[in-house]
Amino acid sequence: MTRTPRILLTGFTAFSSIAVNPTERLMRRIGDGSREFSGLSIRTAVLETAYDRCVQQMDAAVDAFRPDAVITFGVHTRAKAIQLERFALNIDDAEVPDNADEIRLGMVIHPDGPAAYLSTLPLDRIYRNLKKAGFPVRFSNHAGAYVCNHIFYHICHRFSTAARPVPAGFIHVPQIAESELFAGMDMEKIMAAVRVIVRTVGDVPGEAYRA
Ligand code: PCA
Repeated sequence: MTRTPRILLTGFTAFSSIAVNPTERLMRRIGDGSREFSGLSIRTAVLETAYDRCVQQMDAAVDAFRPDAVITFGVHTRAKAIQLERFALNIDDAEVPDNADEIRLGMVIHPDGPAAYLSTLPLDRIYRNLKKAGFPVRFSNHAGAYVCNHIFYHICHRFSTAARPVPAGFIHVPQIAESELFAGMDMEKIMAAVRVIVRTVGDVPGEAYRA
């Protein structure tokens, strides 16, 4: 028996020099139980751009919703395309403070975890579908070593021991074009790309969505 796939989507708040985080806007627009995605049960959360807090918020959202798939989104300042992140690295290492004023340099995230996790989202399918629909998209081998990588590593670590497979991963989007000097993407276009991504993840048949 298959049931409606539950997909958790997350974005991040503004941070550092990013006054408007498109992924927070995305989450507010999609909202909980979005009717845009018929046949899917969608829950959204906006995570604080802070190493510890975002993990607490993610765990609370996962515990409450028990999703079948988790897609986390963040903004990449210099991205010109949707960036499908392949590897989460077991390291926090950024000179930029998080929103709790914490700077982490060369700190291992989980001492008992592997050096990296590979995203379990269907990245090839997402790439193909975005390309087909005309969106700029590229693969990226890692999501940096700041808060986005931190949450990416955390969810992969959490689901690595789950009783059933829960596809999980991280995708970077560009800044909103009007707030950006040399890169960026129109908000409507980012939103449309996210629709394609969510649909693709929701369409993946198999184990994950079996009751
Ligand atoms: N981007 C940052 C953190 C929050 C966000 O949206 C990053 O790439 O780490």
